Amino acid sequence: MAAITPVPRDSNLYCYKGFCFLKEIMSPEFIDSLQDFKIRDDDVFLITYPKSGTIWSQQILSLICSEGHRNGTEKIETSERVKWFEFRALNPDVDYNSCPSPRLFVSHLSETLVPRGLKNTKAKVIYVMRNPKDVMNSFYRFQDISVLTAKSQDFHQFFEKFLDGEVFAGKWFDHVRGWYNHKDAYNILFLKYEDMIKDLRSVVKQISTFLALKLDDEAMDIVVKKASFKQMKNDPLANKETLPENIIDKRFGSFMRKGQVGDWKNVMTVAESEIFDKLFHEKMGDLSLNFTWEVDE
Ligand code: PPS
Repeated sequence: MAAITPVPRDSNLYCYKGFCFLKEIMSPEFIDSLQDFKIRDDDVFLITYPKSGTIWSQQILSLICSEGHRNGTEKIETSERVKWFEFRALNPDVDYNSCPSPRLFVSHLSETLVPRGLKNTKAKVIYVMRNPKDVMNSFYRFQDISVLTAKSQDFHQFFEKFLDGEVFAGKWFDHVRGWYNHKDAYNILFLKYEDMIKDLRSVVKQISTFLALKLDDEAMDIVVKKASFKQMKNDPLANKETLPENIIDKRFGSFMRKGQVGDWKNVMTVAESEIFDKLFHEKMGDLSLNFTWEVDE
C-alpha cells in the first residue's frame, strides 16, 4: 500500500496517493477498492475538484436525465439520482454494483484514483472546472459551514494551505492537470463554471449532446430554470439543507453562497493575486487552458 502521510495544517485529513481525504469518512483500503469497481459502457461520471460547481452540475445532470425533468421526483435527493461515488455514507444501503443502468455518479477523485476500467471505455466523464481563485475563495468561505475540516484563522493562512494542497482533495493544480493530461484515455467532456454562468443553456445543450439525449426547447427551458442559482438556493434539496449536522453547520451559510465569477477579488490581496498568477503560469502555462477570472473579461 502507498504511504499515508499526515496533513500538517489539518489533522482531520490524511494524504494518500496525492489526494487529501477526510479521516472520518474514507479509509485508504476503501479508496484502493474503488479502482476495481466494474464500469459499464453507459455509466456517467461527473468529476470536479471541490467548489468548482459540483452540486450545480449534479443538478443539471439529474435534470437532463430524469424523465419529465424532475417532475414527480422533486422530493428525491439529487444524491440518490447522481450518486456520490466515494462518499458512500450518503447512500449506505445501496449496492452500486446492482444499480440499474444508466448509473450517474459524482466524484471528486483525481485521475489516478478512479476505477481503472473507466479508461478506454464508452463510459462518459464530465469534468467541470472553475477558475482557481474563485475555487479558493469558495473553499475558504465553505470553512464556515464545514464541520469536518480545520478552520484557517484568515484568508492568507488558507491561501498558503490551498497552494500547499493541505485541503480536502489536495492540490487544485494536480487535479486539473491530471485529468487534462490524460483526456485522450477517456470519453470526456470538459466544462467550465464560468461558461455555465455566461450561457447555461448552451452548456446544458453541450451536456445533452454528449449524453446523446435530445431535449426539445420546452425541456431545455425547464432544465435551465431549475438549475438557476435562485431556484437552487430556494430548494432545500438542491441546496443540500438535508445534510446532517455532523457534516454541515447550517447556521453559518449554505452551499449556494454567491454563485459569481470574480468574488475572489473581495478576499484576495493584490500581492496574493500576483503570487498566484506566477504559480499558475509555472504550473499550468503549458496547457491550453484559459480561465475567465472576472465577469467583464
Ligand atoms: S462542493 O462542496 O465541492 O460540492 O461545492 P461545489 O458544488 O463544487 O461548489 C459550490 C459553489 O458553486 C456555486 N453554485 C452555483 N453557482 C451558480 N449557479 C448555481 N446554480 C450554483 N449552484 C452552486 C456555489 O454558490 C458555490 O460557489 P460560491 O462562490 O461559494 O458561491
